[in-house]
Amino acid sequence: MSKVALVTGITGQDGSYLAELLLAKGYQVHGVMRRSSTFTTDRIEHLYHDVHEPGPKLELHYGDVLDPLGLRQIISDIKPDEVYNLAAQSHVRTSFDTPVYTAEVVAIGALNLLEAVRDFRDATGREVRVYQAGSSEMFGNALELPQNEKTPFRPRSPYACAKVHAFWQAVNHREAYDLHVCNGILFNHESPRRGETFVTRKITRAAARISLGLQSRLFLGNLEAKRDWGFAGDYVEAMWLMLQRGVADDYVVATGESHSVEEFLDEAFACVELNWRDFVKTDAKYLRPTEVHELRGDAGKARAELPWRPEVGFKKLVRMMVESDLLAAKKEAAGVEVDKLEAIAG
Ligand code: NAP
Ligand code: G4F
Repeated sequence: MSKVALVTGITGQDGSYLAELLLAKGYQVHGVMRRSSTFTTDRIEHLYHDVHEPGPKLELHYGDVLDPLGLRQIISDIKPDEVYNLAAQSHVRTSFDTPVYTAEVVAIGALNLLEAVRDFRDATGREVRVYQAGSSEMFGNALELPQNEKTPFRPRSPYACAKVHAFWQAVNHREAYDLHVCNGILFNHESPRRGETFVTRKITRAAARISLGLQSRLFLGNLEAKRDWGFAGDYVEAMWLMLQRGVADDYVVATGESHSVEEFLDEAFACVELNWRDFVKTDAKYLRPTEVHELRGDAGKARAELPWRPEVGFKKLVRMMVESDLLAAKKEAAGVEVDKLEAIAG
């Protein structure tokens, strides 16, 4: 019998890599997706199988972590062995504009899911293991560098405060109800599937488009902030490894290296042989009321116990993202040419 996994946030960056990993391991994968007026399944389109063919499958269910009854129905229908809670309003800057909504999705959403799993486990006696997507943003204005599992949380945004809430709800479900819940404390992880408004993808997409004449400027906020950037494909493996251990625990997942936004710009624009200083302008609207200046993780515990280590380093990650955005920009440029021809013909 193949294992059954439920993934919330399956249409997001991590959800798509995690679904790939679980399907490759023979899992039956179920994803929760929100109803939207437009398609949101671009990142997982390649994972659909013909329902008539045998083998591991991906099934999608409409739902929302703010709808506890819907979550309970999905869980009782599919009877998962593992649940991965990746759903979130995950943009830190946006959380300052939508603090209550962010807290509802990130904190109460996680609690809704934990309670649904607990009730299912109690009603059926089936063990369900839960992964809760924690974030290095929880360290915020941290007093120590690098940060590890013992570093106190000092969150600096509505998003980070909500993640801290979800973290402790997960710990409390483990201690109070003996639920098998792991918190991953993941540092920034990126990929060609990263949302276009996070700084890395914003930069690699702009470098590619500028090099093809599709864009002339790039507006950014704080260029001095430093982050520990890894590859999302490596990080979802750590999520899975956490749930394979007999004992539930919390783990930092990071590369151990931090780079500034400026260094990311250097590397990305070097890939297209341009100098970013000729194109980048600052716009105060991308600054945060409270900034997290530097995050760098110590993943020693994950390395020793899971065991896990990242495969993709900083330079390889940046190049991978720029190359993917160059392909997309070339397609866009070709489309622009067709549009121009149609306009002339029309
Ligand atoms: P992402 O690309 O922004 O994906 C977020 C996912 O959550 C999307 O599928 C989104 O659906 C879904 N979602 C949002 N609100 C929801 C709701 N109310 N109910 C159900 N689903 C909802 O984020 P990501 O980068 O994959 O990150 C995955 C998780 O890890 C998030 O919890 C994030 O906070 C956390 N995290 C990320 C990083 C990182 O560097 N990437 C680091 C640490 C922690 P739509 O497609 O409909 O918007
Ligand atoms: O790419 P960012 O928006 O990522 P941030 O805030 O670190 O959050 C990401 O990583 C967290 C893990 O630590 C996740 F929990 C969270 O869900 C998300 O995935 O910003 C990175 C840095 C910040 O210091 C920001 O101020 O880049 C700086 N930055 C400078 N200009 C910018 C911009 N960030 C964005 N998004 N857009 C800019 O124009």
